Amino acid sequence: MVHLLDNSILLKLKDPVVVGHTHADPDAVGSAYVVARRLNTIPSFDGSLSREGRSLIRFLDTEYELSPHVEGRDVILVDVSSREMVPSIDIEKARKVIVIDHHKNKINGILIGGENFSSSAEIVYRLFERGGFSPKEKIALAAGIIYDTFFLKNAKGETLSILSKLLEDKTPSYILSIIGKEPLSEKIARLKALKRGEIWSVNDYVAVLSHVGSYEGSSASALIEMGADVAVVYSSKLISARVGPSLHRKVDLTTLAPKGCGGHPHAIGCKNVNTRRVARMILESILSLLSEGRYVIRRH
Ligand SMILES: [Mn+2]
Repeated sequence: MVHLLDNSILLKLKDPVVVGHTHADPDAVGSAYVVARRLNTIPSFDGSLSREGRSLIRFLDTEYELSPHVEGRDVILVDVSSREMVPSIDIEKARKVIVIDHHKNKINGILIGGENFSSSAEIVYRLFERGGFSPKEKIALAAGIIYDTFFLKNAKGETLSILSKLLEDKTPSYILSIIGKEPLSEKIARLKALKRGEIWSVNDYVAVLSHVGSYEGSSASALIEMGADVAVVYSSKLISARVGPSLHRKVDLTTLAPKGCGGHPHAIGCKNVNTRRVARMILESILSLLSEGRYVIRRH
């Protein structure tokens, strides 16, 4: 696997297929859109676009292919880090596989980018910045960066300086107005998570355990935005556990994640588990870590 930041390999491809991951989010949509345009083709996504991804596509007013034929062709996977993220594509039958991605990558192919980048959109920006971008391409990449940095919270200075070139006279709120409309059911879930929250504290940190019918991840983020340092939210099928910025250097959730869970150091999700019981187990292990064996754990 080679890491490079050079578009010459892409420009040499003949009639490539540009594919974003399943349940494509704004980073996958925006990045694949720009790469496809540069290579004179249209991007491919499967039918399960995320809500934000679909909103961005609508704004970009772009066509996309639903189930591209990949046998014997060159395939560019965008924002894809594992085989499971492109379940409907026969990548084994492709001639060549090139991956543009910013995650720890598990795909056998040529990798462009790598973990140093905030988003695939930032990688695509660097690949094609010399040629300039159209207004829509700028919005596509800005949306990817804003979305993947958790609305700028995780954006480094370098990423912000790229974003300033993409936004020009526009604001992050403008981009959010394109991708960020929540459906009623999600707003209700977030508010119910708040209402039903069980509040714990230890060593000046606050942890909240709650449950919802769906939108566990969004609800956990809502609790963090409200001031919780730790949020664990479960439904009957899934669990989402997140820690806020105050704990980013202290807690790595992947080391606490029981079987059935996976994700990033600051956000994990679990399925195929007894959600109610496992959610409490996750909460307890975070609280005990934060108590450092000295501080008292209190329920409020
Ligand atoms: Mn991404």
